[in-house]
Amino acid sequence: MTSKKAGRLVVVSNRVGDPRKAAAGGLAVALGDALASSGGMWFGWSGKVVEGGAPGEGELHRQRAGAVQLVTIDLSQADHDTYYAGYSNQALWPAFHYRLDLADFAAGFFAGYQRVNRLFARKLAPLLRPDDVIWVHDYHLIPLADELRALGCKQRIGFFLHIPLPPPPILAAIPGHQWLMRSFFAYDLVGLQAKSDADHFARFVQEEAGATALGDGGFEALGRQVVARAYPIGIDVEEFQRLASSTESRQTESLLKKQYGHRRLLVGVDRLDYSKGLPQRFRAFRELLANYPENRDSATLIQIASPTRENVAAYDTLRHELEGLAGEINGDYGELDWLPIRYLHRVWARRRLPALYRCSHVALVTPLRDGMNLVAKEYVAMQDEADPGVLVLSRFAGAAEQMREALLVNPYDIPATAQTIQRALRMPVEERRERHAVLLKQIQEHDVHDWSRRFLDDLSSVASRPL
Ligand code: ADQ
Repeated sequence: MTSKKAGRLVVVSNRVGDPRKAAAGGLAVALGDALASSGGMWFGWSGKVVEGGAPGEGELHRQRAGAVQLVTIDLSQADHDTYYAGYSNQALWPAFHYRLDLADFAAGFFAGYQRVNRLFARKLAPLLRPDDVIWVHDYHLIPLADELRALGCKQRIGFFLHIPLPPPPILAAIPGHQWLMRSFFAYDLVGLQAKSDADHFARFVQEEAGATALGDGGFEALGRQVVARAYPIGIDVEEFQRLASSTESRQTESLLKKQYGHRRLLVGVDRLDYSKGLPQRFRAFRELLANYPENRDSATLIQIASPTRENVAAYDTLRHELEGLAGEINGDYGELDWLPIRYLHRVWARRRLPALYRCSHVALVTPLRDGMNLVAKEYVAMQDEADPGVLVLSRFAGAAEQMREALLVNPYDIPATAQTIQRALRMPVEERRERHAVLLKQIQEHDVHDWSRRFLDDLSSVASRPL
């Protein structure tokens, strides 16, 4: 870590990962570096739900992971249902992904959200040292700094939003949205994924709170100052390339080559979420088979969709829709020895992802809305530079701002997406190499370590604002 920060780093997020375990993913690995070098602490929910537990209370657990202290807290069933399943995932998640139609703003959800943020602040505050630097992650914990400030915490506090920030009219539709403003202004630095998100932030605070723009992402309102800028998250390119040499990855690669060596493979890897545009992707693939018959008996889409938030009704509906679509397409086009779609509704081991990416001629990363989308970057990292595959990327993923050499699509436009997939499948090797080289350079230069360094450097250098 080359950051100028002086104090210990304290990371707060809904879930806590053991940074030493590769399975924890790139973010845990990246934050792990920053945490370990400062002897830091990671604070969050333990993942345990206590049936019959008192709302607003929870037992604290402490654990060491090398140089890093992991501190986690249990949640009562009522807090889990309102704060996590409720307000975070049925109000903020859909609203921030432009899906007000799916948002449920039940009053009890918001009360639980506030209660848990207050609980986190109450448990965390006594553990803090005066020179700590606190980095809060994601939409579950937007009001945390405000709660910490109310308890007298004067440390530097930064916030990073992993999901998109929608434009002001959508934010303003959130009942009682004024809390958002107070919450953002309790931070010293607010990080967003894309420039478009930072633009939405600027417009929102100016239009809704009459904030004054101070330049360079700085704003003043409510007697406070905050800086808000885009910090597009990256992946750990080297860690991912290392995963490719694992036994599991190599075994998966030889299995895929044996099974699909004579086919054209397309891959999609997502959580089963309505923001990921999966039905639209399946329909575009069907259109590809209908309009470009040369792909029949050849093009095969492997779609991994890991189960997520299964107790929320919208996810159940989506699952049924996808199962229906996959069945229809396989029924209409499949042959005895060829199924167009391999739809796997399960978690795919991280170690086996590189093989899947490497064996696929085309990756379909076509969310309707996504903060960034790391699958797009992982796919590029795993390609053979001499014979790389092609990334078909939604223009509505945050990644599209950086990855202009991908084939950008509007996922709502199914015929145009099908046409672009056809172009990807037919792209000459010279063009594939040229596009891939630019994309690879981009993701190598802006990896997850660069992201956390830039954020923490800025957090330690933005002007301290009056409380
Ligand atoms: P997610 O919505 O989870 O994350 P994404 O960035 O695509 O989306 O994936 C995060 C990680 O999960 C990647 O490392 C990916 O490989 C892994 N993953 C996804 N689906 C998987 C599956 N089926 N099996 C195994 N692994 C899978 C949120 C935001 C994104 C943002 C990230 C990081 O929604 O926009 O990019 O946070 O900030």
